[in-house]
Amino acid sequence: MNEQLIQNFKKKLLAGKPVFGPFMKTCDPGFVEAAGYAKMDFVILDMEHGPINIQSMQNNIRAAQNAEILPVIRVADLTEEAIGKALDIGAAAIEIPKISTAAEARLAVKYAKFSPAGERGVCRFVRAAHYSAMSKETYFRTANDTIVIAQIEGREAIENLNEILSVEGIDIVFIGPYDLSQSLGVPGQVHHPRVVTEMDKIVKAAKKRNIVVGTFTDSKAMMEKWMKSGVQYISYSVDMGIFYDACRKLTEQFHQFEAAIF
Ligand code: 3PY
Ligand code: MG
Repeated sequence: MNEQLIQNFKKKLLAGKPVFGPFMKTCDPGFVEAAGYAKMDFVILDMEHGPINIQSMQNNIRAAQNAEILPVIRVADLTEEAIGKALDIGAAAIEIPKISTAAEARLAVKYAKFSPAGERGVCRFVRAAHYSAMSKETYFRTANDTIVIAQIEGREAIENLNEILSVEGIDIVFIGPYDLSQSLGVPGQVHHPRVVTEMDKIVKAAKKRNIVVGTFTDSKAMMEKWMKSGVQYISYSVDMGIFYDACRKLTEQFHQFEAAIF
């Protein structure tokens, strides 16, 4: 299910290539499939800000795997329950918001990995283990290939950046520009020089250590800027925002036609 998706994803990142996908708030697996058929690389299924419950999320994961797109779950918070359940239902990657210290980053790895890398709670009767149809050997051999993404999005995280970056088991650091802008006193101003300067510093520090960097973009200019800076894990907008933009553009066209005809 996930093994091939994870291998392909890691191969692209290792080759220095960017990967691309949206955040998704949807509770409807059809939208997840559509992102896969559009050949995006990943979806970030959002349990921090989305309304979805774990049962519907399991169906979103099925849809992602069906349409061959890597399912990332952004968990609500740094807890053993949130991370364990996301992985048990079949997330190929977990993204944890608001990692501020190395101790928190270590905790994320502890909850996400089986021994010896961590202490993830064990149950092989879950979807990720094919409800026990997968051999124990295969499950424990492959489960730790799942990807751990730490969101860096506050002043405290910046102060502890080098310690966070040195935590073993963090595959990607993801800069949350919106929370970061708030933490730097300019809420929502993701292009503010103060925000951009700190983001640049994080990108450089992570790249120096060969750690893949990601960020959120919600304009094409922003996407281009961060891709040029070497950010590889590029999330672009949110399903609801993409739908809203499409609706707004269509409405504008409709009113242009209306003005020309009537
Ligand atoms: C942020 O910008 O704070 C995020 O978490 C991603 O949108
Ligand atoms: Mg955030």
